[in-house]
Amino acid sequence: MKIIHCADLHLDSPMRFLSPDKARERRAELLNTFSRMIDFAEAEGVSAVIIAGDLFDTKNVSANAKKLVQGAVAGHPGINFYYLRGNHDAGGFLSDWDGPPPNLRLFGDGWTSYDEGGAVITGAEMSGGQQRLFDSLALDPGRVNIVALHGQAVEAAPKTPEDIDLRRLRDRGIDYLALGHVHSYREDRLDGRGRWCYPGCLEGRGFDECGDRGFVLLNIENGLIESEFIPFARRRAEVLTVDVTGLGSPSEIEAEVRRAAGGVSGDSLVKLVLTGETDVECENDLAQLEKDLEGSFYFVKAADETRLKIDYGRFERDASLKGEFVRTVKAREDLSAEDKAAVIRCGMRALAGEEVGL
Ligand SMILES: [Mn+2]
Repeated sequence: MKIIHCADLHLDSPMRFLSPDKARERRAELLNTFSRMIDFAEAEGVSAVIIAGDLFDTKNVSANAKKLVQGAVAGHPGINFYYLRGNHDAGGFLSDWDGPPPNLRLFGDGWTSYDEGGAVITGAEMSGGQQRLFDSLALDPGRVNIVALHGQAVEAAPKTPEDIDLRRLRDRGIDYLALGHVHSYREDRLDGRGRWCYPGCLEGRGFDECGDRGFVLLNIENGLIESEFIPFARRRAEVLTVDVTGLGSPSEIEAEVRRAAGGVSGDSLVKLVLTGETDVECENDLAQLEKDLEGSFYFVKAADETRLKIDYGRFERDASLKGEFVRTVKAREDLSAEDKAAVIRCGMRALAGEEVGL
């Protein structure tokens, strides 16, 4: 028997860092990835899909997303959908659903168990009373037990309503703890019998969700669960840190960035972080760099974390206005070294006839 464990899909995420057109496109891609996952489930003979919370991003679900999810559930009567509402869902998409189909299985404040044949799926929507909730968990140790929860796994007494104290779930007969809430794939041992797992989100929606994204496929045979992470996202988000120390011109910086981005697919969303030391006379025009790389990736943004380096010795005997300016700034006692460098870079651009926006 095969089961998909997914979570934190956050359908309808606004993704405001993108242009309105691209954000709309990404939202459509996110919905499409959900549909592809259900197609995969169908093709692979998956009998249940566990959605361990945060299916939607907000309470206000778009008509589009609602229709798509309702259609996926109603259109696959052979697959049971176990939907645990997370801290971002309010189940809004259920309210106007005229009789949700029987293959949509929900959970409540206390434990609810469903017999899937090869496994029992038990879940609860946490609302703060974890102590009582965890005390009342009663599983049949003779069955394969999957327990679904949405919250933060911790090894301590819960401090927030979202904390799941793993210590209290040990030796309770759990084979697989299907979690949601943490947006990256993580899996580890729970106790001698079971393990816990966060599948992470289905698509990286920003630069805090980089790398592979997808879901977990469980294969249950003869009372044993095997799990496998399936990368499934349409696009990846990547943060590339590029050391530009010693590079003297925007074209050298661009060449170095392109070299560093060699293995990154053109479909990706890329954040460049420039680091190292740059000479004050090297223009570091992020807007231009973003523009030059625009066609090479789906989305590019650049951040400058370089430190400015000034070779004061070079300007000591420089009779030009530039030299005079550098010496004047250097002599100022009310400026830090970093501020001096920033003032000098700015002044040099002004002297070179550039417009300086402050
Ligand atoms: Mn989430």
